[in-house]
Amino acid sequence: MEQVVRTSLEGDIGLIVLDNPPVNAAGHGLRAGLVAALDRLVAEPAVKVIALYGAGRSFIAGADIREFGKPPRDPWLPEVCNRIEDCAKPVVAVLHGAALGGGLEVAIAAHARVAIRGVALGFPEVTLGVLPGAGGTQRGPRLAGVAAALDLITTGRRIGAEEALALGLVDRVAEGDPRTVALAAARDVLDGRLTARRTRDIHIDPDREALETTKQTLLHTQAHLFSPHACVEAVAAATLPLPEGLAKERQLFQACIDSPQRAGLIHAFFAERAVAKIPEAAATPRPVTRIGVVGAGTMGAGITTACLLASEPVVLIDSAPEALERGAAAVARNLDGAVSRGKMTPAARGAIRLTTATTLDALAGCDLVIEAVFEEMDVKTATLRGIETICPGAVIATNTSYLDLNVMAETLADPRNFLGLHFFSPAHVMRLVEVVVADATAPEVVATGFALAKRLKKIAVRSGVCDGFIGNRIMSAYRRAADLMALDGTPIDAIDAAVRGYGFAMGPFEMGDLAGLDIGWAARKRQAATRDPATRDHGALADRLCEAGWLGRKTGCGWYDHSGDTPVPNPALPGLLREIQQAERITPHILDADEIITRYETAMIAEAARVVEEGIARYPIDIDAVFLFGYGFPRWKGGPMHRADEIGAAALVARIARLAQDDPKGGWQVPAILHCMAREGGSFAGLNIGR
Ligand code: T1G
Repeated sequence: MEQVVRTSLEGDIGLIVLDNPPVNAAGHGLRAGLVAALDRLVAEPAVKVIALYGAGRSFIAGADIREFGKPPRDPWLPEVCNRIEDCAKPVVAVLHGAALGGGLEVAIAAHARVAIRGVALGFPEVTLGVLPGAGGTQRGPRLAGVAAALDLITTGRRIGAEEALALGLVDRVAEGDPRTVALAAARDVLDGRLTARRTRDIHIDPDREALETTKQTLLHTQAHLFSPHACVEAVAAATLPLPEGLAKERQLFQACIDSPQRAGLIHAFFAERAVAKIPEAAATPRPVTRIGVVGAGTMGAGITTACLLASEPVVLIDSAPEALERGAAAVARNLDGAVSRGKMTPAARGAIRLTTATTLDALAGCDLVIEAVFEEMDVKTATLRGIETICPGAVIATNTSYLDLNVMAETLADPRNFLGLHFFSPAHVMRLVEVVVADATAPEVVATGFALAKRLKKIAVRSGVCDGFIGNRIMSAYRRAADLMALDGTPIDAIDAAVRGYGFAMGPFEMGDLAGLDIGWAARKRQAATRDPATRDHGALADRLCEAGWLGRKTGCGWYDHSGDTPVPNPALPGLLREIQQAERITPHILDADEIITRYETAMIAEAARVVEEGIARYPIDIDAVFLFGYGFPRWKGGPMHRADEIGAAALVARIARLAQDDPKGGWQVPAILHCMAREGGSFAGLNIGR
């Protein structure tokens, strides 16, 4: 295997180059190689100073997070850092690309640091459910001070070379290639132009105020998380002698590693990257230089905004002049908002290329067109035919949230060019895009959809064709469970509170009022013909609200009455409920928060299991990505499939069987895949292997 750590001599300078692609993660090979390289150069009489730098695109990007949860292998990273700091000869570290987590900890254990402009530095461990476990909580405050170290360690934010210099984390900012900068820095250390010192020798002033302020803030903002509070406790130990502080850090780090939140957050990290590994990845995406959007409603304006934010030229079409005007105005507001939030520069705002028109012929020259017209099959198919006529050979995408793409494809002369790009509202904010692959979609068209999503800085997940694709189909299932709980008498605000307590930003009824109850109403009407008569009509109460014109926030009242300062449950609910319960002979029973979550989560997992079983999602981790990045699933829980593995297939089978017994018409059925896992072992994580 190519040596991941190499040494060379340049006169009295010993060079150590780290070469562990793709990001120089500090896996066992790099750690062992680094210690061996240090020993070699310390033993080499000619060497007076050692310079350490990374090959490829970065310095060390951090510990190898694939090793987390596995038995650690010597030398541990803290030991490597101690060896560097204890080294008898001065060690200077040169940082480029990324020096994050364990990478920055290696750097601050060195005796001097030079950052090459453009490098990203930081302690992102807290975003992974852990804390800097290789001395960062002890050496960071010694270099940058307690307050600055607390900020970096508890937020995980990245900083550039200049800010790191100002904070004292690096000694110099340079330009150039790492090797050249390393030789110059080593020379300067020898000539006294760059001071080398052991970080542990730096005196640290206690800063009780910063510690207490941060502690109180986090108790308020991050009460649901474990590691941010451990970070504060670890930094508080920095005023102890280094060995004691490091021991405290190690103990807290291990507690974080043992937390289920670490497993969930690491799973989320890899989910964001795994979804890009699709069968069509080898296909060459079609060039996209001019994007058309047809339909200037909420979604069309959002998609247009998303493209313009990525400096993609857009032609926005709407046959109704006033709708086009409203849409263009919404785009302008969105872009102005992006500038005021620092998400877009005024120059980029001024350089946007947006053409608007009321007829499709203005699409001429577009090589990708997205339709976002009214969710009605005839309207969609007519629009698709019109687009294909004006833009023959272009990639044609539908933004439908549930209509059958294979039916739409029948209307096209060349369905190979056709796919779904299901954006989530607001389309210029939500990171998720479901790339829906119809039977005839060509591989390069799928690859084009993924390439566009990447340019828009979105996370694309590949989906097969079914009602609701991955996300909305599964959401319908747990939304149904919530409706049945409400029908049985559990107050809607208790259900919402339980779901918020689970970690969602809002509960299903709050969400319904925000999105509009008419969306679900249309879906229930659409699905009425195929609804299993053996199951209960979960929409009875929601339908009564819609029939009364209570559609949510947009009408001032839905599940909640929004007329006051804070929403209160619709006063009409108890009466409507009594009528329905009497008509359907429902014996009311109120559930506690635990049972609410058990039903809500189990409905979500059961439908997700079916989506995997049917191949709509190729891997369980795709479902996790959809819910983490499109539905606000709490990141520290990893996603529905990760949660399913935590609960265990046997326990889930038992749960569903109990629920089916409690409510025989509640639609509770055990998916075959869960039965199989419960019987023969296996997990959803196991199905992700080989992705
Ligand atoms: N460990 C293992 N694999 C990693 C990795 C890591 N730290 N970082 C990236 N990868 C993989 C990634 O999964 C992908 O794999 C490939 O590298 C390219 O990554 C003791 C405990 C460095 C900014 O949190 O932020 O140190 O998909 O697509 O967009 O205190 O990777 O190709 O198979 O993201 O150019 C702290 C995490 C760890 C940094 C580059 N460090 N990485 O972004 O490439 S904890 C981090 C990143 C720690 C110590 C503690 C980014 C990047 P594949 P990529 P990129």
